[in-house]
Amino acid sequence: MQPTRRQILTALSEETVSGPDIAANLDISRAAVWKHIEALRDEGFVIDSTADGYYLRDKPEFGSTAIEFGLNAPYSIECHDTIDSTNRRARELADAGENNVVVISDCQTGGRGRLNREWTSPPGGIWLSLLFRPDIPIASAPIYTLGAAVAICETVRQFDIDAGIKWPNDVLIADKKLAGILTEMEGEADQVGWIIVGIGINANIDSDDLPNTATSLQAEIGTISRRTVIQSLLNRFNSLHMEPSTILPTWRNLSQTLGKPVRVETANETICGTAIDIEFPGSLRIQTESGERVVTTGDCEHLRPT
Ligand code: BT5
Repeated sequence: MQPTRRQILTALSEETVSGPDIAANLDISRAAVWKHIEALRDEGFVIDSTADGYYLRDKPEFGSTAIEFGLNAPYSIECHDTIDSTNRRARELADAGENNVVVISDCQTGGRGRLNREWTSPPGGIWLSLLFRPDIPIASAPIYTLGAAVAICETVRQFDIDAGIKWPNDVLIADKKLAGILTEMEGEADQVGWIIVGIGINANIDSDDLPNTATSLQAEIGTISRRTVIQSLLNRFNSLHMEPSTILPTWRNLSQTLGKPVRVETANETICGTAIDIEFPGSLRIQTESGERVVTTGDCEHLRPT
């Protein structure tokens, strides 16, 4: 966000300020102040004009300026009404050398899950992709999928929703899928070039518009402010990124998979047993009848206890 616009927003959110005072404090013309105010109103900010000056009464629940303002993480936001896939766009930005960018869209026409599965992305969702360049070997990258699951789960729990994590990349409410994560990366063995963590959260969406295995925040608690959810999610993800050693213990606490009988389909085989632990960077330890197995990736199904 432009620094002047951020300064104006900060001033207006604290108290009523007159146009001339803003102009004097920021050393810009009164016409420039008016232009910024109009631009902010066009983006959905509700700015009252009173005899004493301007006051910020409300912020839009979506949009790049609204999300960046109040964000406590070093990400810039690129917001779209509609796009094919935010992961695809983030990859374009990665190829152009960008870093710490979050691509967000209200709707996706070609949203993707793992293995190129379709990801239903109607308007009202939180469809976002975070591009960053951590200083880690490529084999450690799955820790960020776990970190994203923790950030999603902790964020929605603030709304008193009993969400839990299903290994490796789902956030569930009861046994319905609220959110999924698609992590993509590029780099050399000993150094990640970039990582894109794609996050889909069914936010303000009627469950009739989703697969019947899915649920949404709207179905659980009613319409929410996506701005609040996204800011909290990105702030949380950023703190986990700063302290990756906290990810596994928190993941264990939020997991719905550990302790359960599971069936995991990998590319080559099906493994059945009890999920007993998670280990760095994101592998599931399963106790099977023939001994312990460690699985790095796959589709996991929770089975009913026999
Ligand atoms: C995932 O794949 O769960 C990863 C989803 C990542 C989506 C985000 S949205 C922003 C970013 N841009 C993208 O293009 N993608 C990312 P997977 O574990 O393969 O699960 C896919 C399966 O979930 C599908 O085969 C459906 O059964 C189910 N599904 C599809 N859409 C869903 C939805 N909106 N909510 C819940 N389940 C869904």
